Amino acid sequence: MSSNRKIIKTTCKSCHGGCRVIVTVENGKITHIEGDPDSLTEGTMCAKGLASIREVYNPNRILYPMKRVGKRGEGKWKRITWEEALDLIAQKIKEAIRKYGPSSVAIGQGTGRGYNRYTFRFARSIGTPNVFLPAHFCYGPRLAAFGITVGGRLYCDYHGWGGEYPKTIIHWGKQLEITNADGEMAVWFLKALEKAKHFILVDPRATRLAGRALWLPVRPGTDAALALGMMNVIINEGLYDKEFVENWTYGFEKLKERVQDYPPKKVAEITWVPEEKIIEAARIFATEKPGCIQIGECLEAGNNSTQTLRAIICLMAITGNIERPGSMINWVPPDTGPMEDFALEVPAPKELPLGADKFKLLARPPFAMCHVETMLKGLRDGTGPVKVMHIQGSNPLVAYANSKSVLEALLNLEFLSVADLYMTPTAEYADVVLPVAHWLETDDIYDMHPRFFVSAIQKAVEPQGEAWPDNKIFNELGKRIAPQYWFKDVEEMLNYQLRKANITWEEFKKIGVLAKTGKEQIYYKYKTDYWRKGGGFDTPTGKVELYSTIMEELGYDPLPYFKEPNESPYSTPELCKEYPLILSTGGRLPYYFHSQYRQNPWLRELQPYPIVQIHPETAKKLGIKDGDWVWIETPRGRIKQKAMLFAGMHPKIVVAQASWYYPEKPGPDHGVWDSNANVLTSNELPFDPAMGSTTFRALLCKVYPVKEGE
Ligand SMILES: Nc1nc2c(c(=O)[nH]1)N[C@H]1C(S)=C(S)[C@@H](COP(=O)(O)OP(=O)(O)OC[C@H]3O[C@@H](n4cnc5c(=O)[nH]c(N)nc54)[C@H](O)[C@@H]3O)O[C@H]1N2
Ligand SMILES: Nc1nc2c(c(=O)[nH]1)N[C@H]1C(S)=C(S)[C@@H](COP(=O)(O)OP(=O)(O)OC[C@H]3O[C@@H](n4cnc5c(=O)[nH]c(N)nc54)[C@H](O)[C@@H]3O)O[C@H]1N2
Ligand code: SF4
Ligand SMILES: [Mo]
Repeated sequence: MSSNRKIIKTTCKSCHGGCRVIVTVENGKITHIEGDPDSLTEGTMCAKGLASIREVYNPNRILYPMKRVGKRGEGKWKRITWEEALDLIAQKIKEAIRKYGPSSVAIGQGTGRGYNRYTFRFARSIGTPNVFLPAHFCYGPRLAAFGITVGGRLYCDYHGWGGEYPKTIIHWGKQLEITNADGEMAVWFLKALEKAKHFILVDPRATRLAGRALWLPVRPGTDAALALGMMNVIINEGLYDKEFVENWTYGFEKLKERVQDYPPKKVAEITWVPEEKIIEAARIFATEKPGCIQIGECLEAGNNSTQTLRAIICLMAITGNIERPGSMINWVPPDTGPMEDFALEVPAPKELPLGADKFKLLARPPFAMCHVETMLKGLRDGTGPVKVMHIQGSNPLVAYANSKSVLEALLNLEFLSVADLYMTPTAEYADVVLPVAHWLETDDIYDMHPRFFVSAIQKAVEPQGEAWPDNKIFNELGKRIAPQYWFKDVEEMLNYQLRKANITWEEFKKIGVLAKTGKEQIYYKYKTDYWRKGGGFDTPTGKVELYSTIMEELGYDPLPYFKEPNESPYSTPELCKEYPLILSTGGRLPYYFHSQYRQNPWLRELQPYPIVQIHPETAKKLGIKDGDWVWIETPRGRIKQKAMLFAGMHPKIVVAQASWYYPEKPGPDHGVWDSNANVLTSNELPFDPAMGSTTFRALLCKVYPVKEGE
């Protein structure tokens, strides 16, 4: 071995993150990455993680802080120093707070990339309530629905630490085999799947695991009806867990009454799932125990997200699949305690986030968030308070509904700063752009769901150019505005976050991971003093609230119900004449993470173009062949994707990929209007009444061939 060769163990963060990896550095350059076989993810990695070398050394990265010198979006930039950049951003934020109040500053990030707690601490420290994330249609509804119903987030127990593995696994609008690291890891699920007797897949599409499954091909957006129908069968056939229901749930009689509105025959008509399959799935889940349900984001990105999730959680509860080994469990955190305390310890702002007066669950602790569509609308029509925005790792022009209206809103800002690795379409419209370090160039503590471990993200090489890690940017910006909450340097900040575990960052780097696994986990916590003295759940009644007293208090229906999607053959039959197909946008791709990695050559060659799945019968009627470019159109606009004929779904359903732009096309837009599914989605239709969720998965569209020259 040559003397200039180093091996570093760290934590991959090329998606939500969490896989432990071994990195080889030779002569100061990363030459190899592989999974760590002695870790919780057992040496497994995906294409995105393995392609990280090409991210670090990607020639398209932003390398220096830059200031806009031309008009917004003109692409004229001047290199400035970090001092100048941070001073300018801090000055704009302080000025806005002085002139208009703290609510005039919005702090945004994208989906969890391991630094959420810094974003929230930063926003709290400067006093603004307006933190925005894609969370009202992703993960927020999950946290809220579990929080009000059970008292905490439940995860599938794939590990066997309590002596049992799940006998029945349901994947409900979820492709964990691809979307790895979204609360659970693919490898844990796939190993548990080998042991499971039953696998039930609730998905409009026959995904790659359908061959192993009892497949329930649900019509997009009708999952609440399906869950209520399954409960109808379970309750009326007396298959529910009587001991658990009697002792540990609240409101069973009222739920029993409610599910009478959902007999399987009617539910089959609503969901397009054959009646006998609904009954079979219900019987299996109620009798072949333990069982768990892996829920997906499609359940959250709809007009009835809270109640859809509540219906599924009630299904877990009435079958007694909560806190028993092999079922749904709330994990005990590692010795550091919950890392989100780092943000929560800073006092909450006095004002409510935008939209939280209307969507009341969004305002509930621990993290109150602002409703993105409400904030953007206020910016567009000039009625809202926001004037200055700092975005740390999000691409709103791709991520949020009705992209063109998002741009209109951003253009009304007095000042926009964006911290990213690349010049995205969103960054192109900023006033200041900050270069962010890759995770292979970062020291930090990795902490995301599932909450039973934290692990060290350890720098393998120095950052390219002048890039800085996110935690350093927040710390240095924070010091300029609210120094009392920030630290001398990153190391002091990391030591502070590890204090409860009684170790320093230097020691943690060597240990690598702190986790509560095996016998350290506690099952049946409700039978102990864990949540409540004398036993019980962390809810107002101390029980699992089938009937939610919190929803009741907030003025919402305390029981789960089904609501027809905003656009559908049944809710909008007139619209359906012009737009006859049901459109779901956003099934995840193994090679990309949202809009990331189109500039990574190893990943881009695996799938260079966006793909829309169309049923062969439908395609034939429309004159579309496999591989043709087609237009997908809704009342909001139209985009182009390449047709893939796919027979594993109902002929009326079309599934388009989300998050597409073309970094190689000219700026400022980089083709963001060409193929991005959010040109099609609506930012106006009714949102979920409690969380404000936007609809991504159940719309109406028409599809037709792209003509030559278009
Ligand atoms: N590789 C990769 N991994 C990722 C991401 C990524 O972009 N790439 N994104 C991350 C993020 S932020 C998230 S939120 C998660 C999302 O992860 P998942 O929740 O697994 O999301 P998807 O793969 O988009 O969708 C899962 C399935 O839902 C089905 N579906 C669509 N509409 C409906 C419906 O109305 N009902 C039901 N029952 N099923 C429906 C789709 O056909 C699809 O097969 O993935 C995370 N992991
Ligand atoms: N139509 C439709 N729209 C959707 C979805 C859908 O299914 N359908 N899914 C939605 C969901 S669930 C989500 S979560 C959102 C995702 O929304 P976002 O999280 O905003 O996703 P991206 O578009 O990938 O933008 C993230 C940006 O952060 C940068 N970045 C990556 N890592 C880091 C880092 O460590 N630090 C910093 N500072 N920057 C980083 C990337 O380069 C990228 O430009 O999209 C949503 N939009
Ligand atoms: S699943 Fe995520 S954390 Fe694991 S290797 Fe892939 S990108 Fe990295
Ligand atoms: Mo997400």
